[in-house]
Amino acid sequence: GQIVNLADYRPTDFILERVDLTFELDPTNTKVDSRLIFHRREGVDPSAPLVLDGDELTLSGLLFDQNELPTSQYDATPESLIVRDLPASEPFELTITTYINPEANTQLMGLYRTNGIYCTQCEAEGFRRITYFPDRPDVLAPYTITIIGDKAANPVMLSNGNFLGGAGYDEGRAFAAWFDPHPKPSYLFALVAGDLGVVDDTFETMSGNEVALKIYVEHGKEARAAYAMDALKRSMKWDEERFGREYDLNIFQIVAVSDFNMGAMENKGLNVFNDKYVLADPETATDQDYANIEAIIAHEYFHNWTGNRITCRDWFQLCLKEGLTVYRDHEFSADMRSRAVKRIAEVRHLKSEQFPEDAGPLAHPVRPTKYREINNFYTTTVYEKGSEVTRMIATLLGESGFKAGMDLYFERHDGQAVTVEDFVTCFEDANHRDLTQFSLWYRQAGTPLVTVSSQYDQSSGSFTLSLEQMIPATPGQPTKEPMHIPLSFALISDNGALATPTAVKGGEVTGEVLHLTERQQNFTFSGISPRPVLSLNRSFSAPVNLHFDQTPTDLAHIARYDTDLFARWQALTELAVLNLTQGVRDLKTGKALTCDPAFLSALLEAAGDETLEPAFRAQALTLPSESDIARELGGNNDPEAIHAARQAVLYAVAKEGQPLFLRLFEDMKPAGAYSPDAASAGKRSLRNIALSYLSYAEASHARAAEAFAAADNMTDLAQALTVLAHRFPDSTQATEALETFQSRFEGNALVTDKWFSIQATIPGAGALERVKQLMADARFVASNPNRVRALVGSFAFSNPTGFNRADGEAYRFLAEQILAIDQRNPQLAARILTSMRSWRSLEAQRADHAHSALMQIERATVLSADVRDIVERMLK
Ligand code: HT7
Ligand code: ZN
Repeated sequence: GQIVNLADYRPTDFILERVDLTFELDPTNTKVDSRLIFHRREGVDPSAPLVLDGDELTLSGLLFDQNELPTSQYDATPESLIVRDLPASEPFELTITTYINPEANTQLMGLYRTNGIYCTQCEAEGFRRITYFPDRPDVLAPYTITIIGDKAANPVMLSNGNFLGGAGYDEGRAFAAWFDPHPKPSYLFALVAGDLGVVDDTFETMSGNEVALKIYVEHGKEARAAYAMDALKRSMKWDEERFGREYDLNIFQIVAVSDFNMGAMENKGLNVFNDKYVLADPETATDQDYANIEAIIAHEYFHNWTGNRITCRDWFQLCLKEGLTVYRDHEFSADMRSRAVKRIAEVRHLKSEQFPEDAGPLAHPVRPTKYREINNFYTTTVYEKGSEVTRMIATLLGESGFKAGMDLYFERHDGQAVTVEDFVTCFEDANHRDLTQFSLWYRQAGTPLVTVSSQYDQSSGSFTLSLEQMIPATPGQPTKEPMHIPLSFALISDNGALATPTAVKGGEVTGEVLHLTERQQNFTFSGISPRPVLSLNRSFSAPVNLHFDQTPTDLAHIARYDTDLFARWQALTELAVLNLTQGVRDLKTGKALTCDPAFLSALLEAAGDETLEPAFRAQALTLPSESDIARELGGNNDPEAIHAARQAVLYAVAKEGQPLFLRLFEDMKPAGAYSPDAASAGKRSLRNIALSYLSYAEASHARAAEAFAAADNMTDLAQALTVLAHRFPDSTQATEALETFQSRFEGNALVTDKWFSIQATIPGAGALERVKQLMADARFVASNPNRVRALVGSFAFSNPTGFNRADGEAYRFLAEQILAIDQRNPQLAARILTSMRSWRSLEAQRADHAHSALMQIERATVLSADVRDIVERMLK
């Protein structure tokens, strides 16, 4: 792959007016006729040729205004079609014919087949695998689509927009026609055809239009789409109420397919989903599955305005639609569930995924300036850090200022392909604010480190806060400018009340937010007595690392009194981190691990506090993960020691809290039939974490085995199975439960994925053999991305001791797997390879093995652009 630079952006020479596509479906030889109407852009050199993109295409026909074009007037290769001697200004029509083979398309980009269903995935550059086209997001046109196919095999034939009509065609064949009046880029095109079941509903928009809602699934799975439909209707309503956004076609369709590279895709009026994020019932889906379905249905629906109506000028602007849409889906889930608990989950995810990316060789700005393979930029930095940047704009401008900016954005840019600058300008214009310094968040990679110290002067009643920011060097960015960091804070008195200063000096403070804008800044608050405890970065107002040597006593004070629940969780987590990292150091130096009693009592107090919601208490009890601890330690990491220290802390908490855990296990069973609502899910999560602690305190599998036998829903069943398999892998109870589980759900691939990933994440060096054996299981289908992610992905991403075994065997195994996956599906291979992104922070021997495995990949004779890009950046 060539390097693409943001600075090289130029508009196209030709403007596309209309697109008219006809597909004659055939599993191995689908004919695509594409009629395109173009005209030359004003001012463009009249001799400039038209250059269209292709990918593995063969041209089999080319007409200019319905006449055959002499071969001297064009050049066709698999990657491009170049047409010369075109009119200087009048519109002209090109008809391009290609034949493609959906059955042979294992990359799952372009038109492919999944379980007998025709399906497309065009973002980012998949449309060029269907026909020659100006395949870039700033080329917008209305599309008319005609699909012709075998009638019996394709009772369902779908595309974007509104249905025009359909009927029998000739013997055994039928056609369907669709028209999408909203000009769109090619990446939002979709076609689905095959024999599918459908769930129907309707939605009345705020101005009274009735929209037909349809979710297509495999026959027999219709009942499992009910929750997705409910989530869709709630999303549509919420977008009207919160953002004033109404749906704009007379039909909205979702199709669930079993082979898909990512979670879902927001094609205009025809979203295509990984079936994992549509199908759910209590027997087969966990509470987490339900929450994911709700969030992803909302996310794709919200793209209708943030992504589709207003799209990206080029792929460097990806965060314009993704960061903003993640922010919107986060807000939606916060409104549907508990805001504080949702925020905790978001921050956990951000810190465990985005922070490591930002601290490693794959670090890049939220708005990158160059790429070799765009598929590798659908990252947690673009999505989740992009969302945090949007959240900070909302924090800076306040609710009404943010709304004014969003309203202006929708009004000013509807129907356009725009940039991050256009977006930010709307907030500046609507609020008369200068966001120049703030915009560095889009351009500078790396997680800022804010070093904090404080001083209290009793005699003058003044509290001084010294803040210093440092943004670490990242690939291509050795030095950084100071950023505008909005830090939400509170000064908590000894009785728990919040202190209000009479005056502030040294910088801007608006309401509860302090604005750090210089490299070093001192804020002095007066009228404060007695000494307050500082709670900083409440609700995680800025995605930064804090270096603040707060005493355990102060942390426990925040954990007990802060009015921001998120901050209470954050303080407990800080306390846990202190104990866990000290535990690792003690183990390394042969000392016995002891837990600080202040930590244990703060934790158990929160867990037992009945005024707090159960979901929050469960989050409090969920200790930082092994990779979180590794990140906190910062380097020379030994995953075995980290695991051992964490186990020891879990054991200490379990022993100290045994009576509480017994009580929670008894009390937290929701009454009545299973319901996926947030309150019931919170009770289950508290009960299940109590079960997990009891397995330590009682040192027995008995209770988990009983819970497994008694479970009447997948959440409880999978949790009990995880405790058995992870804590007592060699017990007959674990073996039997794994067998029972798999035979009970035989034939349900999504449940089989849980079975694969529970086993792939059993700690210890034995995991590799287990994974190898499972790969030989008939249920493991190497061509299905969900299976590969569940088994190989879970092992590499979520089994620190198993994957990082000291002899390096698992790295070599992963290298072989990456090379094998890469032959079929480069995107999937590249993504799984990113599991090694933190290899440099391992201790020397492991880092050495990891390095050799990466070299083994880099030296392979055939390597996709996707994997080459990742491996080379990781080795740089
Ligand atoms: N916008 C969608 C991204 C996506 C995608 C990208 C590359 C290859 C396959 C893909 N499937 C979906 C999903 C989203 O963020 O909503
Ligand atoms: Zn998205």
